[in-house]
Amino acid sequence: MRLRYSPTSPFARKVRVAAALVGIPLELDLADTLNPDATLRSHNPLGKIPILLREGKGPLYDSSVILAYLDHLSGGRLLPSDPEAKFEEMRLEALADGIADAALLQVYEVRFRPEEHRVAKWLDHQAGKVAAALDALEAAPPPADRDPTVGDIALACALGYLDFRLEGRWRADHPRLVGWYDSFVKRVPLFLDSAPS
Ligand SMILES: N[C@@H](CCC(=O)N[C@@H](CS)C(=O)NCC(=O)O)C(=O)O
Repeated sequence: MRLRYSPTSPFARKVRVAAALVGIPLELDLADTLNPDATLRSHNPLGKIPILLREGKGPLYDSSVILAYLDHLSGGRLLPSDPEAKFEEMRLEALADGIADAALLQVYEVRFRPEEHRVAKWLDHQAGKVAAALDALEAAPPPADRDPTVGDIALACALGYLDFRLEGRWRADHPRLVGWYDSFVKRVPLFLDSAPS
């Protein structure tokens, strides 16, 4: 299977980490999300990555759908089978993806708008979402002693993205979450193979 991706995307990283964890090889195929003529839009009209291209079957996106597919292929190694536990993992994944989304919107605001047109209120609005989500996770971090789930993978990728793009400022006020992240890196050493650079 082929993954349309970029090396800095936290969402593509989720897929790379999950696939590596369950031993599913992926061919990586760099995508240019800014090129309107690129083949990307024929796979996903939204022009977003990651997209999973499968032999003889339709493309899959977004990252949470791809992780659910990898869970299916691996015989359920990424999501619990108990429905309540499963929805709890999916909620954690949504919260972590929301952190990455809000961080990405801050990055785009700075990248695509000249400084004099940047909207501080919008940047603060997105930063507030990241802060609130981090505070909620600091109050109740996920268990650190279990096989990694889709929620764990998404959270590690979101925190890695904050390190990469927002200078790791989250670390100062979230010691329990830092501990959780460190334990994730120990549990899943292959996580570092996909670190953005
Ligand atoms: N909810 C999506 C988010 C994907 C996303 O925002 N990807 C970014 C790269 S990190 C992208 O493709 N941006 C290009 C665009 O928005 O046009 C997922 O989980 O896959």
